[in-house]
Amino acid sequence: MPRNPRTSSRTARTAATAAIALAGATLSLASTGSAHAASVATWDKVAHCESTDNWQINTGNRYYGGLQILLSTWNAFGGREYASYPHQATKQQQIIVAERILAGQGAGAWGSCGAEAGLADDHATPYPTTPPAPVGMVHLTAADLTGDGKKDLVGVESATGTLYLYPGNGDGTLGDRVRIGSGWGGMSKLAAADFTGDGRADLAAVENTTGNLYVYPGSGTAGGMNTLGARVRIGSGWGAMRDLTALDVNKDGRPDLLAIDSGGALWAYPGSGGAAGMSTLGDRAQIGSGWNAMTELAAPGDLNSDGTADLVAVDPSGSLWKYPATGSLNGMNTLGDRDRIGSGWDSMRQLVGADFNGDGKGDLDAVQAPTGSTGTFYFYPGNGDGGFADRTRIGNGW
Ligand SMILES: [Ca+2]
Ligand SMILES: [Ca+2]
Ligand SMILES: [Ca+2]
Ligand SMILES: [Ca+2]
Repeated sequence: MPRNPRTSSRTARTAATAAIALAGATLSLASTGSAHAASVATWDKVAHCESTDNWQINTGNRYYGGLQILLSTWNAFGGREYASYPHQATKQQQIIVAERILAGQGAGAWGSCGAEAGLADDHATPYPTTPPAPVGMVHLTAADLTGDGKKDLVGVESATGTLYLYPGNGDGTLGDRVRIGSGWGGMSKLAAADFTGDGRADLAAVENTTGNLYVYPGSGTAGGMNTLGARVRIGSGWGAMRDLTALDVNKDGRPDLLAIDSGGALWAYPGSGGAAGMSTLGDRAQIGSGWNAMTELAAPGDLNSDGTADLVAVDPSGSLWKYPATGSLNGMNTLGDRDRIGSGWDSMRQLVGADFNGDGKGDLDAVQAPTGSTGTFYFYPGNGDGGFADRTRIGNGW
């Protein structure tokens, strides 16, 4: 039974305003964005109050489903495109229609249940079905692909799926980009390092449709579309892994691959440094847990001049953390204690690390841009003491 059934007078008012509100609903949504919206978590609270989480409930009280919607209101806000009655629709469909009711009638349509859930104050979009169109350069990674000893940058232009190489000038700035691949819109999770052990940096990437992990062997020269050779499959089931980062965690001179799984476990895949195909990477070992909330993993090199490479990542509060590799692949002790080395990094994205200016100290590059927009590309030179000197702008429209 709903804990909060509405009175009949309230019912009549709800039905009457529904029809009037319908015409304005679209206008209101368009002009105010997500001003009238709520997250799934908030809708869950409303449903807990209204129906004790029973999204298929029909007690005969004329209110239906998890959010106890009147049939007239359901019809007025287009619910019939999903089901004849609210309780016959899925939870997601009920929430989508409830979003329209919220936009048209406000949180008061759910009375005290809406107030208790904070429905009027949430403003999140429960199902962002139209994510912002991809813009700028994405999947950035760095290594010396041109064979001149200077770290270069590689990334995919999201609008075109073109793979570009930005040759490093050795001082943190980048030369004119060169097109080195096409059709990369279907690839993601790029990580550059010499996986094949021939002294030339290669590119690893996951094919979105199959989850296969491929290595594109580097030629060691800037050869336009011939910079990378024919790809070789080195893994499968990588679709659910994220934040692939090349880092030699066991200090054997062979780059290893780090990645986070959907459960928040951080894994290290030791590079075999010379094997090909499916034995390019050895058996993985879990080296961390609770990484669900960490993003923007990058391997800048040695940040604090202790001779070991470091891993960095950003937490939801915008703190930038340094995780020192101990030099041995030793399960949960592979990484040492982390240090907080920056704040405000939640406004940055596409973090990519390397010693871009060749002074032996690890550096970072990152894009600062509002969601859905291109922005400015910055170089953060490492100071060798765990921090960074003043950033310099090295690109626009990223
Ligand atoms: Ca180079
Ligand atoms: Ca190689
Ligand atoms: Ca290694
Ligand atoms: Ca440096």
